[in-house]
Amino acid sequence: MPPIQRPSVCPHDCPSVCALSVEVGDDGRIGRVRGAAQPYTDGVICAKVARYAERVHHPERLTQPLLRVGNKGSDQFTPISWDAALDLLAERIVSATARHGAQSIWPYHYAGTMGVVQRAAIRRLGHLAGWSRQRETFCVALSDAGWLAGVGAKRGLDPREVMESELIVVWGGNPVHTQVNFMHWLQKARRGRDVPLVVVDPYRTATAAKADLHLALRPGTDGALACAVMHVLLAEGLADRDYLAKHTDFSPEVEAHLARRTPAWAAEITGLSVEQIVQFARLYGGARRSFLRVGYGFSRQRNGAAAMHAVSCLPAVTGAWQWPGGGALYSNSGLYGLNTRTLYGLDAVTPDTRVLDMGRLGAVLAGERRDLGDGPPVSVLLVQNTNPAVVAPDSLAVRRGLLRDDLFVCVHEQFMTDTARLADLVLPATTFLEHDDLYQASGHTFLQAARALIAPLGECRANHDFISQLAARLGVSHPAFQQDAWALVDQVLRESGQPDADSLYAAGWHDCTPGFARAHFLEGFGHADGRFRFAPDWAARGEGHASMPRYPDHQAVIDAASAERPFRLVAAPARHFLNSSFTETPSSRQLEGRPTAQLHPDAAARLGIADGELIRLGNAQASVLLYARTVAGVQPDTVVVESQWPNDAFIEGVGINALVSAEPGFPAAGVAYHDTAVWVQRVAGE
Ligand SMILES: Nc1nc2c(c(=O)[nH]1)N[C@H]1C(S)=C(S)[C@@H](COP(=O)(O)OP(=O)(O)OC[C@H]3O[C@@H](n4cnc5c(=O)[nH]c(N)nc54)[C@H](O)[C@@H]3O)O[C@H]1N2
Ligand SMILES: Nc1nc2c(c(=O)[nH]1)N[C@H]1C(S)=C(S)[C@@H](COP(=O)(O)OP(=O)(O)OC[C@H]3O[C@@H](n4cnc5c(=O)[nH]c(N)nc54)[C@H](O)[C@@H]3O)O[C@H]1N2
Ligand SMILES: [Mo]
Repeated sequence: MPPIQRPSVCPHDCPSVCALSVEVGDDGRIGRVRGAAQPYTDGVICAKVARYAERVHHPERLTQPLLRVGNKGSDQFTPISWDAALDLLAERIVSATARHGAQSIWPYHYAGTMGVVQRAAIRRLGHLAGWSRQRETFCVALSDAGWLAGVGAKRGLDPREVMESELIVVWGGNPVHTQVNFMHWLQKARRGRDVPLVVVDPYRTATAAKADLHLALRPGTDGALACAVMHVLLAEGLADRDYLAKHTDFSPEVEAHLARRTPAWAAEITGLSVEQIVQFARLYGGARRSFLRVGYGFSRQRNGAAAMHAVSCLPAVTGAWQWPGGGALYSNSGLYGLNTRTLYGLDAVTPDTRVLDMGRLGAVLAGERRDLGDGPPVSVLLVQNTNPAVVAPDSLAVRRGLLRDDLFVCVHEQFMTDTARLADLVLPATTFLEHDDLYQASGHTFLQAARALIAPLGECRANHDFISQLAARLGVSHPAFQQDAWALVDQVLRESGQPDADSLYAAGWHDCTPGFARAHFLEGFGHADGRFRFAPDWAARGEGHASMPRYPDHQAVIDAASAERPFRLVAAPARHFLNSSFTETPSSRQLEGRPTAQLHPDAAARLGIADGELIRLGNAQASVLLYARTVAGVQPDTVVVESQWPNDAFIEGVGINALVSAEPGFPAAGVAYHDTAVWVQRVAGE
């Protein structure tokens, strides 16, 4: 029998959250995965998910619980039963709680699956049991703070509107790698029409290579570029003064502030020429229907929130928001309005339970008081849905912490990741094809649900099931733990005023697009007075940030290049990996090749480095050995490493995040993955 096509939804942490059509054979294996006809996915998905069979049926999938038998980190494990594993974990949690209190348990979780129900269980159990809470700082802490400061709501244009745009600007994102569907729409919009594309990115990404204008600025200087663009718009009559008066808090003070931010001033900071800045400003000011697709990249700088705010001011200056295809899209995740009360067990949250910063894992495990407050050390770390030994900053500190003798580490995973390898107990997890869930998306407007299409591999258990069973062992009860995942999907949908689970599944998707006026904030931005904020109330979010769109020249928030460390490192996502997922998939590994640092040819020549040679990047934290590749289209003092390779893919077993500091950004904490000053050396004779 030919395989049948079944609907599903990609669960990975990507704005596109694609609707899928999956071939399922009667042998219980999946075949090819294709994009479904959902209006945004439009039949297009990335290559790595098309080959998902390789990942689900991978011979190295974890299929049974494993207990460490050798020394910590020695990678020696023996199979045990689920019952024994749950007993052991519960026993460790109970004894740590008795000795140090419930806050000595840290449920460490992130976004391996973005499914709402499978993500929520661990958080709910933590709230009910009084464990330490977690501040989620890997991804959007700084960008959210910057966007919300001006716009006030986490939503924006429907990406399909790009079809009506006259100009497209991709700022700090690389959609060819990180959300291929936006690229699909962008190219569709440009087919047969003269729609210029501008890309603002420190290196010539695959997206920048398609641009009419690529602004390869120095990392972390976007605030300066945005201010200078506004300067030109205001000075050359390209601002929409009526719009500014009606929809924003624009004032003579803001105008005076921007009058000092000239293109010459910004050229000095950004490394761009005055001509490039003016050219971009005129292009932007000349188009009414300008679509600004704001990525996450430029906010992974310590000044990222200020930069995001400054960039988000542009469509308010030109009034682009008024026109179809005009305005900006950062994220639409605020559209769905899901009621998270049941999901997260919010009724059980005690406000004085401490909140640990996930980006500070190494420091927390080392017992730093700055992180722990006067609370107990962490004694049990329950890791689910994330691979911090690779993805977290200061990864050598993370490794040291995970290896602490008096720490019990349990990891629930699909693969033996670098983190799992350092654990005491490893539990096998299902993939999205083996469990049910509900999905919202930051990059489009569709709510989607998916059901298991194949039986769980081996003894794999879904997050919701494992956590419900652990809750029972611990004597923690909540109605959500008594239900299966699909019943919970249904309950959440009903509590949120959305279609019920079966109807949603039967329809395939539900479009939550809010309509033109709301998507364009013509009914008001997300602040009480409905106005966009050029002068946000940062003080309400943290101390001492000046209330203006700016490049924050008033405080040293950037890991600046210096004589000892003359390069700035950008550790951007690789095309064929998704964070550290897919690094286990043979075809993705092969397509990515090996860990590589991209350098400007002049910089390489100055250091005597030839293409393909081994080089060392380093700073005060660590040094990393990898291969050099010379590329055009990058500032001579910028070096780019597409990540996130497992640590053991590097010759010395030390991955790129060993160089990234865990010092948070302002005002919301948040990891500055692309804000690292390094030295670069040729490795003679190696
Ligand atoms: N293939 C693939 N897809 C992914 C991911 C992946 O790892 N691989 N990760 C997923 C996740 S979790 C996320 S959050 C998204 C992230 O996707 P994006 O929104 O694309 O954000 P980043 O990947 O952080 O960075 C994107 C670009 O920002 C640039 N950049 C770095 N610093 C600066 C700066 O200071 N200014 C400017 N203007 N640009 C800068 C980088 O060079 C990079 O090209 O992608 C998701 N999709
Ligand atoms: N150098 C550098 N580092 C970065 C970034 C960068 O741009 N550069 N980006 C950062 C960003 S934006 C993010 S969001 C983080 C992402 O970091 P993570 O959220 O840790 O993402 P992944 O590395 O994909 O790890 C997710 C893990 O969850 C597992 N998993 C998937 N589905 C399930 C499931 O249903 N159940 C369980 N139990 N496990 C599952 C996968 O096998 C995988 O090992 O990385 C950050 N790290
Ligand atoms: Mo992310």
